[in-house]
Amino acid sequence: MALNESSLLRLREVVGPDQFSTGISNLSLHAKDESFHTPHLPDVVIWPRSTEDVSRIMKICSEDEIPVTPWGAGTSLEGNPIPVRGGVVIDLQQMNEILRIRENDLQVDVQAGVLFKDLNKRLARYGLFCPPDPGASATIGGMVANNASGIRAIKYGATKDLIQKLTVVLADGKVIQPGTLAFKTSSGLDLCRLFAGSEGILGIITEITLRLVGIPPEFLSSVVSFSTTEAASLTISQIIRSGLAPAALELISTNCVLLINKYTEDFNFPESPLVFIEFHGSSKEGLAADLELVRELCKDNGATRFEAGIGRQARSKLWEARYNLHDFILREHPGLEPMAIDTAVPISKLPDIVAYAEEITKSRGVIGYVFGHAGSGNIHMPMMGDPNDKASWSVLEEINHKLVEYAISLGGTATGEHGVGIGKIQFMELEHGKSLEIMHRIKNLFDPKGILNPGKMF
Ligand code: LAC
Ligand code: ZN
Repeated sequence: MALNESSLLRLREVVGPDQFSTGISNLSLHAKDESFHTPHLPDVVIWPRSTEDVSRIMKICSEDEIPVTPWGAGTSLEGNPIPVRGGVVIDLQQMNEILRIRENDLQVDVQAGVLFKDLNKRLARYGLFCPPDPGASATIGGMVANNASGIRAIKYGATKDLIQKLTVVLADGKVIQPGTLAFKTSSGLDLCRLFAGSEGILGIITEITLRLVGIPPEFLSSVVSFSTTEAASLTISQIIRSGLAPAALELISTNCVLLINKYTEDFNFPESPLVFIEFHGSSKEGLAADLELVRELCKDNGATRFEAGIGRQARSKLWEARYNLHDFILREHPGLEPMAIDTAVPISKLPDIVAYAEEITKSRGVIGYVFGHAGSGNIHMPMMGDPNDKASWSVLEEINHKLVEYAISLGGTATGEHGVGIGKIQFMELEHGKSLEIMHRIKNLFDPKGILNPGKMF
């Protein structure tokens, strides 16, 4: 599957000269995402501007059996877009047009390279927004491909829940458009859901129609301190059980709080675990009543501080600090790389997985930063280390194994939102059992030559 001169020549003819590069700096920019996984250079990077461009590229790659890895913004955390077999990287960032905003249908058509943040800026003028927010500056195509979700998934769902329709270029260059513009359908197999989270191994997503949500008229945010992460996570699971429907419910353990205090100018939180909670709704009174219930639950579980009535500006600073947490952790440990944990469990098991994460890192003398979308049972715990220091890195690998195995034994998953990429391949059999064979068959059906993002997921 080597990329020879004649294939390169054919590919070069498909796009303009400024959309094609074999220069080392461009190759290096597409060799690594934000994970620790070993970088690998592609042979060429191509920036298509249309579905037709992608289709022509795929026809050639299919005929010449060239590996192809689609690229969004390179912000993923498990090596998802690293071109481990070289070949072509299709960088979709020049396909960055918001094609149509159909405000009366609450829908938008975008090209895959539109940045999530740019989309929401435009949509705000229409009183609409696209809720899944991965924090990172991701593209919509990348978010679909990884089924990204983030802090608001607890109320609005993950990216897969908001896809109406897709345009996908298949391995042989054929173009399909699964989905419908209707709000509901019972028609046929749901290929949109199949492509959501498929990480580029089944086809290249070039256009997306997303379902949107009206910006809620009222917001109510609150920050609660607890003396232990156990008390915090128990309270979170009780809030969900009590039928409340927060728009965000995040856990931030003490060492993460210290980093927020250190790297932001705006906060000086007590040095103990925090819970961020936010409600969206149509009336102030309704939200206040919800928050009162939360306050009681927090009090019953020994909350040490309850801060409510956070204004608009403070609220946006709060979420900014939360989004930047991953960067703060990296900044705190220059020269080290993060081993990412992204397990998700049923909500009643949240206290168990949090307690286990704290216990196992403590017993192995490892620093783990527990935080995440706890209200949806999804916990992150980056552990910082040096992948070249085999002895200490193997301890992080062991913890990764133990935590994922425990999460799966609780009925959970190896990855709540970061995807499988390279790092979680090792758990696919344990998590999926006999379903994994069906996944292999689906992969072969879509990509019989094995050229699409090879070396990932399975
Ligand atoms: C976050 C990323 C790491 O939640 O998923 O900040
Ligand atoms: Zn996250």
